[in-house]
Amino acid sequence: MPPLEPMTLYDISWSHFCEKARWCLDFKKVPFTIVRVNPRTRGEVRALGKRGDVPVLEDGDQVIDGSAAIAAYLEMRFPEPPLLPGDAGGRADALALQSRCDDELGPDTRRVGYQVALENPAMMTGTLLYTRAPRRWLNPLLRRLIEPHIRRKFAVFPAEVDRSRARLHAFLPELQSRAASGGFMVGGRFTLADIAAAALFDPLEIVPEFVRDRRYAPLFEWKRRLMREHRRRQRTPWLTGAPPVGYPRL
Ligand SMILES: N[C@@H](CCC(=O)N[C@@H](CS)C(=O)NCC(=O)O)C(=O)O
Repeated sequence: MPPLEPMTLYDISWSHFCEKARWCLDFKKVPFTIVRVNPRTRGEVRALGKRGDVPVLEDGDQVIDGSAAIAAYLEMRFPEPPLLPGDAGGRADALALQSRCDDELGPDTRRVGYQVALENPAMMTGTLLYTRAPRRWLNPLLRRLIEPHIRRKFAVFPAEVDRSRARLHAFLPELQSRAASGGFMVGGRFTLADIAAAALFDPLEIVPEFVRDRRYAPLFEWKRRLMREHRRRQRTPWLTGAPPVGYPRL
């Protein structure tokens, strides 16, 4: 049964966890409206009685917190088209892969991505920093306020960044070999596992150590093709055109 009122997604446009939730909603062809959350205060989400993390989905009097819970809710409410494989083994595999992507891949790509963005602040114009004058004049001040907050919130510190890099180098070959066997993460068709892997991998587009490593070219190719086919917006890899000031050239 279609919802009476469109659902509402509380969202930060550049958040890869939000992209995972948006992709699930679009895949189910569920109409929804977006509330853009102020990333500095997250007041819109706190007003719902939540901690402030996004994505959060509101459906009538139901408030669903986190991308995995949102995917499970949508699967229950709108079984067709299915996000999960039909067989129990495939379902367990897809859900287990989603958990690893949520718990490790997502936080790790965000950490190494923010490390690059904080070193190349031009990458944050249009997201955390302002694009146009006169607000743009506030950017140097804003940067000084935002940087310690981001570093603390997402543990963007040298030892943690190194651990994330090592975990990624251990995990990406597995994702790549899954993609190579049949074009999907689990079984022979598109599932939630593909949405989780592709959406949460996307921040590596801006990380030279990964996006410029030839070993991972097939995995980037897989992700870009899938996102193109599903008309998803992807991050710019800065492999062509003018890179932001200070960003290392090829
Ligand atoms: N496991 C959660 C993770 C959500 C999460 O970490 N969200 C981040 C954005 S990527 C957030 O809300 N950050 C709040 C902020 O940046 O202030 C999920 O799957 O939704």
